[in-house]
Amino acid sequence: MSDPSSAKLWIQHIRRMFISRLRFKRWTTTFTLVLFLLFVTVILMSRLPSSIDSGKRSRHVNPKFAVIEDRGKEEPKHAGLQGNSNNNDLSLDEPVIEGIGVKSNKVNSDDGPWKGHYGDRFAWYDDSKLGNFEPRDVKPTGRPGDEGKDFRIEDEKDVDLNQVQQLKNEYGMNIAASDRIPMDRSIPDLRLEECRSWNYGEEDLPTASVVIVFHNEGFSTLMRTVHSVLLRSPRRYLREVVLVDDYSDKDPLHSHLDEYIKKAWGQWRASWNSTAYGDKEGREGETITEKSHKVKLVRNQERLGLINSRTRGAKEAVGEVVVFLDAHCEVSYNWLTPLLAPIAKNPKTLTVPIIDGIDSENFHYRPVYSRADQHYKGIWEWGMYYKELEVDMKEHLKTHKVSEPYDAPTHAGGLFAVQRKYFMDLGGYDPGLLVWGGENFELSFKVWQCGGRLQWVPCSRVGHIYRAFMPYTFGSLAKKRQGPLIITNYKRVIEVWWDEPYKEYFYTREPLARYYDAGDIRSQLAIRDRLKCKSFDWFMENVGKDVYKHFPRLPHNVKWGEVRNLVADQCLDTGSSNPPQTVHLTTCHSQGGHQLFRLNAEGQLGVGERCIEATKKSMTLAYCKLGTVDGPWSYDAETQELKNNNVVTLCLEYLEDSGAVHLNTCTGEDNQKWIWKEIHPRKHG
Ligand SMILES: [Mn+2]
Repeated sequence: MSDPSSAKLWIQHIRRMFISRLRFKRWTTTFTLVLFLLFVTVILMSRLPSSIDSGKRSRHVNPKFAVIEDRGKEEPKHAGLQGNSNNNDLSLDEPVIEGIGVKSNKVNSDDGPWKGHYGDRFAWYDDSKLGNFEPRDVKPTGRPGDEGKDFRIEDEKDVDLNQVQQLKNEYGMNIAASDRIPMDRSIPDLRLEECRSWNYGEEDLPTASVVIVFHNEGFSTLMRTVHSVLLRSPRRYLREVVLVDDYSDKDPLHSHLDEYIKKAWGQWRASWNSTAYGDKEGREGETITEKSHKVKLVRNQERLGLINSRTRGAKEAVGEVVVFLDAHCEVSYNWLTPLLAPIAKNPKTLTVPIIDGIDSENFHYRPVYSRADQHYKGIWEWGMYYKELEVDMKEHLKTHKVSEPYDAPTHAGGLFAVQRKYFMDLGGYDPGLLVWGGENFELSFKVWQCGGRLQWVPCSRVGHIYRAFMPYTFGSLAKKRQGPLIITNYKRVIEVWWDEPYKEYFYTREPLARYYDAGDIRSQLAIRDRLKCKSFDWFMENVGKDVYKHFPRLPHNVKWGEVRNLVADQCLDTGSSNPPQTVHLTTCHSQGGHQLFRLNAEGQLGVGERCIEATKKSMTLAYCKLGTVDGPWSYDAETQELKNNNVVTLCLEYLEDSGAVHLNTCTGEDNQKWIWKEIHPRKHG
């Protein structure tokens, strides 16, 4: 190593070796890289087209099947259910694309405004600036009811309190107070902060007709509903407001209404050029003084009821989407576009806004739900009472921003948006449903089972006045059918859309319904058949699974009917359906209602949707523990004892002295004997 030349050679040798090695290495690297890129290209070619133009396709071609959101659970994929080709669910595609350093949103920037992880060309999230339809106007303050504050008319000076009360009795809400609140009052923006960062695809959104059915509605609350829609909907997408008068007989709803419409908005116009409507970007709503020519009034020549009036409204409408609203609402800021975007993406989607509450006494606008970041979804108990269930937010947040739309089995019914053509293809509402009740279920089951989906949209909020009571009757419509109207509507719905064993759960919970006349359902079954709708089993498995969390499958009744005490010769009666109530004995009336008891195979004793509890002091109507269908009760047909096996076995006893019903040690005496009798409503010819 002391020889400098040999050292030089050595160095040269090493260098050469290193270089050739490097060359070799570079060659293999290049080769690997080329192979890798080839591989990547193949993958990209096979995957990208479907994800990029998925939106377009689903807009122009009705997707054949509902897409059930893959939320990372091992839910069985059903034949015909496509995993991602029609889906916006980026989470399915992203890992592959991200792994090779190509962002999905950069691949083809001409295709649409893809701005990040959340969203697609119909709706995308970008918190660097205000969303493209966010209101930029100043919200008025200081007038009665502004900012959604309560307005206490009794504190005003020139008020005839008798008249105020009279109007309250007439309308079920404080119309005198409403009359003094400006039509364009401001309301609080109760949306999630995120909602202000959502953008909606301006070229893709459909036009909407807002359909409002009314019957003897308060004039100012009805008009404020219409004004709020015109003020807070982008004019380019609001095609019209269709008012359907369901045969009102109250004065102001006749010539006064005609005049008001003409004066406020001018004659409705059939011609439509969206760009001619104000702001060329179509973002802003109307001003309060503007004549938009967008309000159309149609009147029924006889009472049709809410359900059939809505169908009429949809037929009269000309917009691509119909949005149904109650006649006493105030829509919130940027409420419309979030409802339209999911429909633009998949025309078989029915979208539902989140409901805020407006006080019927003072019109205070406030949230119904205590937390904006906890979502709810509509479900039912087996007697078809509408219920809501908390959405599993952990699960939701795995794949969605908190403000994104989410699937729900059903909804409350009053407010929703649906593509008009799709609604009509589904046959609208079942025309055999009378007046009110069950139509929300009918449409929800129909949509889900026949290939569509139903989503609740957190960024769309609509205030709704919850009335103190319903100020009108069903009138002659109630006479059209035997049995209580609402329950017969329910029966119709479950007879069409449910299968066994689910139908049986309904009849278990509502035993009298078995005897009611649901009318002819053949045309509805034909729709189910024609549209090749899926089974109710499929629905429960894929959409309604969570229902069981609160309302498990019902064990059959071992006994049901009225329960008569042998000594008293009177029947158990809860007196009311609102717990807590002391159960007492009264004359047996064989009408069901508060005397219709049910004992199921697992020992739960119930009346309506409630449960019966008892102690040594009393027997009470209580809330059932959610998620349970069992209980401590049993009936011994031989001894006629109604037993409670909670800790020790006790018998239900009637105390002649006090008239009380309570538990006591079993004695075998007659005052502990109970006779069940099923009630069968008389059938009329
Ligand atoms: Mn209502």
